[in-house]
Amino acid sequence: MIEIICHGNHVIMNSIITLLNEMGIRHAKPGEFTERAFFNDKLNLIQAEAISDLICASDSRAVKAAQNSLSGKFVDEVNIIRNEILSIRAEIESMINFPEDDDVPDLSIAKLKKSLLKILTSMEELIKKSKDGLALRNTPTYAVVGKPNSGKSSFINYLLREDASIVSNKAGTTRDSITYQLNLNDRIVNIIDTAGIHETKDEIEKEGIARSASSVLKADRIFYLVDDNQGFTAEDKNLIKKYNIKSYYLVFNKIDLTMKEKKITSSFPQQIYVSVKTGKGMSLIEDVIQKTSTSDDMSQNIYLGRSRHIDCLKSGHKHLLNAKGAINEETLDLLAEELRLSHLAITAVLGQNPTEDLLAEIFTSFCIGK
Ligand SMILES: Nc1nc2c(ncn2[C@@H]2O[C@H](COP(=O)(O)OP(=O)(O)OP(=O)(O)O)[C@@H](O)[C@H]2O)c(=O)[nH]1
Ligand SMILES: [Mg+2]
Repeated sequence: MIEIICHGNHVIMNSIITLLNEMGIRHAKPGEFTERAFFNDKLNLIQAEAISDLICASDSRAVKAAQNSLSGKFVDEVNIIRNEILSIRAEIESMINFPEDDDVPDLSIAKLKKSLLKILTSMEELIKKSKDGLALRNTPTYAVVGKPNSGKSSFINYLLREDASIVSNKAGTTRDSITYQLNLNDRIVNIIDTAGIHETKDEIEKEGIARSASSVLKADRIFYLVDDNQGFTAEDKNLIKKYNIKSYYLVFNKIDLTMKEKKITSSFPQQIYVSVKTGKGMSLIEDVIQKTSTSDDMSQNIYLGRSRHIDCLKSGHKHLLNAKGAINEETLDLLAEELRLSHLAITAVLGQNPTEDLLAEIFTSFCIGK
């Protein structure tokens, strides 16, 4: 291995790279080192995926969850389930294939039911943990919407602690939807400033409002801003209905003008009283943003699941349920097939070959064909 240390000037770096290229040295392809580690059995598939998740993690909880996967905890749990299914499969397959053999135990329905129930419970827990992890993959998105001049851009600038959006007392200042990244105590969320929604004939404003509507669709949660000086009007009510605004907080801004106190209600929708101008009540907004994401304690035990893992686990669970329904001397074939499908789905999470597993288990635990 050689290491070249040079100044970061692009012209210098490029000329060194060109020289190296001429000598037959090339850039590593994306993920190539991880790919090699996988093919050389230094990492399993889940760990390889976790490296990519770690790189893309949007906050400290996602990092923790990716580490859980990388350290092999997730693989251990999948393996426990896989091994349990495997040993049941080995027993059933032996009964079917070697019915005369004395080494093969008789089918104990009660014992089998108990084992399957235990595996089903572990699988359900693992699916739940992976699903919680899946939610961590997505950066939560908030949209700030409301009538013109309610203070949406000021609200966002306050949270970002910078003059990101133009603010003015002219209605219709913001004409476009702009997404910003907000970092609150290592928690990254997207927040979208939108054009004030109302009835208008102005073509540019109309386009802006259409973009606000699509931001509403994109967002996980909405802050619907109302100028407290005007109060919540019939127009606001109509706009919330017209734009199908469902998961929202009603934020009453400008309480410095109405002389109200900051507060948050527990009703639905929750009402939050703030003044962006004085900053009063804005900590309530920050609390709300932090609370709606999963808690730190949770990420200690969850895995940065991928939909691939969840699909495989769910399919494994479904076939295991079918297997439980087929526990019967007469339907051994059906039981064996459902167990095979469940095993197949679980090993797919790990990217392994289930047939080799089964043969090894059958021939090591029973003395068949000696
Ligand atoms: N008194 C007072 N004025 C505020 C407060 N928040 C915002 N404003 C003022 O309200 C006016 C409109 O603010 P903006 O942030 O531009 O409002 P907006 O909702 O983004 O408006 P559009 O982009 O036109 O839809 C500006 O003059 C702000 O200074 C507040 O808490 N108190
Ligand atoms: Mg604005």
